[in-house]
Parts: sequence; C-alpha cells; structure tokens
Amino acid sequence: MQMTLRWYGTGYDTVTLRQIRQIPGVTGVISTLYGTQPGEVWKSEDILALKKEIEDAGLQLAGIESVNIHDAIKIGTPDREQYIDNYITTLERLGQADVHMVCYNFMPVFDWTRSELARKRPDGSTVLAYNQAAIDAIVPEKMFETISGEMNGTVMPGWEPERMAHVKELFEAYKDVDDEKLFANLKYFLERIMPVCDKYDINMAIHPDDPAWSVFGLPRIIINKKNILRMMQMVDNPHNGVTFCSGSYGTNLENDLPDMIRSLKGRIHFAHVRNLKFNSQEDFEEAAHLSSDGSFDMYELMLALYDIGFDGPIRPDHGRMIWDEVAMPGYGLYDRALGATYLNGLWEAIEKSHERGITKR
Ligand SMILES: [Mn+2]
Repeated sequence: MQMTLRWYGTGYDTVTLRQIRQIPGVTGVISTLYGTQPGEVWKSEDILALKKEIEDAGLQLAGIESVNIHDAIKIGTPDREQYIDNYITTLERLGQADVHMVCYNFMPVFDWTRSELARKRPDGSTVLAYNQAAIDAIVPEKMFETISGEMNGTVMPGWEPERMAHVKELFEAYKDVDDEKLFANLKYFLERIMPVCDKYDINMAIHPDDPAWSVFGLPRIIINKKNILRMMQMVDNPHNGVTFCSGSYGTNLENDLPDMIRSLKGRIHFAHVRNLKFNSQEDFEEAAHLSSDGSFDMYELMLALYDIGFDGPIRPDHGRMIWDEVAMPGYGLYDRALGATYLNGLWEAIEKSHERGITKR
C-alpha cells in the first residue's frame, strides 16, 4: 500500500504540500482540480500543472478524488451522452498524465450527509457527527444552509454553492429514479468508460454512499456487500473497482467491514480508513483513528487489507479538529497526520508479524 493524504490544492486547502511531505511515511497525495464543475472536460495543462506542483514538493499524485459525475449521467437523461464523452476525455488526459486511480461516487443530489460539523467530544476536539432525528427534522432544501454555516470559510466537496442553488430542481429531476434505475444508469456509464480505462490502465474506485442508507427519500445503492458485489459483477472488469471507505460502509452496523474487504479482493483500488464512535444506532460521531477511541477494530481492517494483498493508495480519512487548528471540517493537518502514523504503525506490525510467521488466526 501507499500512504497518502487528501489535498485540495493551493488556494483551497489550509494544509501545504510541505507539511504533508513531513508526515513520516506519506509519499503521495490524492488531489483534484477543485475549481472544475461536474461534467466539465479537464484541461491537460491543468492536470500536468497539478502533477508538477506535487512532484516538485517531493510527493506523488497517487490518484484523483474525485472526478465528479454530472447529474444527467445519474438520472439518465438524453444529454448524458455528452457528459459521458466529456468524462472519457478527462480520463484520457489523466491516463496520458500517468494517473491511474480515479475515485468517484454515484450519490444523487447530496454527497455525504452530516447533521453537525463541529460536535464537541469529551477531550475538547470537534468532529463531524450524524443524528438521524436531526436529519429527519431538516427540509432538504435547507440542508445546504445548515451545512455551510459551519465550514470555517471553506467550500466542502459535494456542497458547492453553485450546485446547491438548484437543490429543489435536482430533487424534482430525481423523482423517477429508484434503486434499479440508478443501478442501470451506473452500468451504462461504466460500460461506456471501460474501454478508455483498459487502454490507460485506470482503476475506477466508486466511493460508498454516506451514510449507507437512503436520506431524504433519495435512492442509494453503494451501501452494503450485496449491492457492491452486484456492481462488480454487472461490469466484470478489474478496472471497475471500489474505494473501501470504512467510515461510510461502517455507518451501518450490519456491515461486517473485514468480511466486505475480503470479498472484494482484487477490486479495492483505494482505501479510506477511519473510525466512528456510535452513541446509538442512529447517532454517531467521527472518532480518532485509534481503535479504542471509537467502535471499529482498526487492526482487523488493516489485517484484512493486508491479507487480500491490497497495494493501492490508502489515506486516513476525516480527522478531528484538534490543537486549535482552523481548517475544512474533517480535513485539518494534525489529526490526519496522527491517523496516517497510526495506520502505518499497524501495517508495519502486521507485515513483520507475517514475515516472522506469527499471524496465526
Ligand atoms: Mn471516504
């Protein structure tokens, strides 16, 4: 595996490449052209400039998170053809720039959903949190206002004001899209892009829906083992793979995370590893990465990744806001650096135990 950190780019991220370079064991970043809109064709010069900036800082551009999917593709309107063509051109240009992993999601209207961006934990740190009753009390159209007030002056991915200005129309456009239609539209999209992925060896890595159930009555399909295996089989190409995000699949306590990882051998192209602390089935908050701070056994997650021979980029996911840092919620430097270091420690221990023949289960 390659340890990486997500980086939003100069002008968007409060964290610098120089700081990331100083986290032990972090050799790459996962980035994006943050100023682009879903559906837009990425310019080669912009991709190459991003890559050069990262390499000049002594790091590698280990993949893209995300190249976002235009709603027309998810809804399946006739103009999706143009947007898929645009997506293919962007993939071509990424492939030509020697980029081989692209994360994306297929969530209608909203990306990830949280009810709070700064819930205070007993140690004084603040974290993103989810409470079902609080979400149920929100009118979807007001969701953006609720979220944007707590962004510390940043623009959060998936919550771009330009898109959110049209939330009402988006809901209307999705009214005939159910789970089956969404699956069909995803299949159509994947079948169209697989030839270019084959040509340039680009691993597509779908990010799970977060939380892993339907919110505001919108369909959600990338939520559990059954659905993700269905997706792998419906377009059975190794370039059709997943981002295994423990914090997203883990929102549903019925998901057995190590078992899911093992069932996806060869198809996990990117990993987000983080911990959640459940206060009840319907209320959780993002914890520190350390197992004992939350509800997941992080050793078991890393062991499962090791056992399947995972060799893609991995990154700590959302961090807590600690040590008075002011940054995009979930994306400060300090706690993600602690997370990367902890995950590297687990990996080293697993690797050495294995080499010495003492990982008997
Ligand atoms: Mn994630």
